[in-house]
Amino acid sequence: MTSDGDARVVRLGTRDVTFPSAELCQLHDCNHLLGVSQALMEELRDKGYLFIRGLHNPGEVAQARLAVLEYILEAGEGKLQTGHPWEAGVLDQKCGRGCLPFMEGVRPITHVEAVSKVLEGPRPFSFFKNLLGQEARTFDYKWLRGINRKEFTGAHVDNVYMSRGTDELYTMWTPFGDVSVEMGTLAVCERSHKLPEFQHFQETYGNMDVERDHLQGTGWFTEDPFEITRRFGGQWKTTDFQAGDVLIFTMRTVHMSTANLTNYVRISCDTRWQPLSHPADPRYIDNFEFSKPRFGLHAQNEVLSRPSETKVTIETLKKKWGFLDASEKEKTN
Ligand SMILES: O=C(O)CCC(=O)C(=O)O
Repeated sequence: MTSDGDARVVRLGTRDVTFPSAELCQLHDCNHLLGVSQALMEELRDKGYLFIRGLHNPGEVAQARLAVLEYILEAGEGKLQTGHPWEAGVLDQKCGRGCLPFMEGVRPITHVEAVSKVLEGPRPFSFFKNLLGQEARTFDYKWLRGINRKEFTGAHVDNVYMSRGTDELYTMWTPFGDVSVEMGTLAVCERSHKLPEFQHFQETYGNMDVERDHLQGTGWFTEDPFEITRRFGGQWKTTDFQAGDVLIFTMRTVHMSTANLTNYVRISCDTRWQPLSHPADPRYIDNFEFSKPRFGLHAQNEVLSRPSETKVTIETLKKKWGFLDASEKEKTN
């Protein structure tokens, strides 16, 4: 028990942790700064993120969630449990790894009206216009995710996936519906984008381009949150999200997710935002070419089927960069 309320045991990546605790603290919103763009930008530059309650209209988010659940339902049997109303989003017992449809960059669901109304509605556009002090644009590619039981996203920075446009690029993570820490929420490592202890990490791993550098696997630095904090410092934070809430962060902010320990599918989407006048990463705009997952959570399913001779693993790179300790080095020798 802490002054923040009842403590629960949740899983951050591969680690069971008490929430809230010193290992995983409560994220606090910055709604008191809304409307003061300079203060919001200072907060973003200082902490590496902005947590905003109710940026989207909760009713519209609920509609978007239903549209995604309907898409999952129509993708075939054995995904959502039939004993429950499909609107509840309960996973079928048989629905294992790879059973939920892949929805990242899949226009028939990412650009359906109910989803676009949230992700490309006037509220986020107006928010980013105020924050950036000029017209904003968002990538057409949307990273819409249905996260299954036990699944989670490992610790990484987004720069490794989308650094071919402007540096002034931000991620906005939008949960579709209420998402508790037990269902798989996004966690940020506060100040990881700027603490001096992260400098070597940012200059090596953070400067990678996973495609250009032929990385094999997810693109994550680690699945263990404490490998980050033990080595470099920072502070992991997350919270229970309600429909309408968003978490916005920089391309250099280390983040990951808690695991989905429930029987409910966690639905969320990460979108990218930048000044309209700046160059945008061509892979994610206009008529972007849809491709099967090469990185991230779904890459785990593919690693074994892809030729690895020309690829490099994160373990090899970490060794080269001097990030492995003695026991880890032994494993890769
Ligand atoms: O939703 C997730 O599990 C991961 C999201 C993420 O990595 C991002 O928003 O950049």
